[in-house]
Amino acid sequence: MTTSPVKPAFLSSGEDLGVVAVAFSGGQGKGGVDAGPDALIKAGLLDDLKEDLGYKLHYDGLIHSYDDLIPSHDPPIDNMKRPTACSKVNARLHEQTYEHASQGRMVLTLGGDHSIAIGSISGVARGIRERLGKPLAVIWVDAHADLNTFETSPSGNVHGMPVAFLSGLCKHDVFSWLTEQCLIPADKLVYIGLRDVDRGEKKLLRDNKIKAFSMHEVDRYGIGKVVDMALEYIGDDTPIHLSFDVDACDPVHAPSTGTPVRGGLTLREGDYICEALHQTGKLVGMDLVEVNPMILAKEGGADTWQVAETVRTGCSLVRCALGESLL
Ligand SMILES: [Mn+2]
Repeated sequence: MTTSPVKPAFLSSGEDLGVVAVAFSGGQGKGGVDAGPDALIKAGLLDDLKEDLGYKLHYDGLIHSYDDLIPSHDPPIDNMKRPTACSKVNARLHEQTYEHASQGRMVLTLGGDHSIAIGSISGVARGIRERLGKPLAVIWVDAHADLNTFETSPSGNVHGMPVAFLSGLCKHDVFSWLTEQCLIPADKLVYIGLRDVDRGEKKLLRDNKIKAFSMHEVDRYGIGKVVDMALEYIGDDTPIHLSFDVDACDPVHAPSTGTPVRGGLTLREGDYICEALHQTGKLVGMDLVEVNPMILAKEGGADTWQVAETVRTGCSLVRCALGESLL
């Protein structure tokens, strides 16, 4: 039995939790984000979920680096860097999250860079479609929109493109395994926390009328109202996946990440989003990504307070989404 009184609307039981740890950094150029899951687990995250929150974990005990899938030579295709690694790792991860979701479990994916959401979310979406005949909604909490297509991306890094592929706004043979069942309808997608959006992404957001609450809306309405509006927009009868990029939080709370942006969510605002989504009973999946314990290594090793603080923030967000409450 979990400690949470919330009854899940779209899961077989409230206590079965599928966990996939993904040590992948190929969606961007900086080393170290592949060490994120290990840092989160070493900080006691999975023990907390099991012992404090009462989950029954379905976890293979592995931190997957998918070495067998990563080619030694992986030249860019149409501006996408490391396309083969990104596609193959995500296709494998898709099968892993699909397996959990099709059994009616909540699915937690620990990254890794945000490109892994292509696999994690598509697997959950397919599992939900098959089991319930419903689309999956996604709440994407991030400083960035990650909505570039391979044509609009300034960097060519796939971690800036997952939403474009997942929403079907962008298609490419590299990700030909993403079938219709895997996709998130654009009107079931909501952003919270945006503050660094590329020009091409702004156009995609506008042209496709994608719902986005930037930090401006968080300032204006407060996080409580923003989450209420996000949930109202998604509608009552839809399972929700939370994709949380730790860089949504202000660098004060999550400095050890690849692309920090000032002016972000406070720790409490981040935790609040997770708590409030848990309370809906509609959460069926979560990603926690972009914790990079090595990013500040130059400035004093991997054991700086910045790393510890970022890991602590990541653990707190996950626990809140899985039912930890203040009272
Ligand atoms: Mn992101």
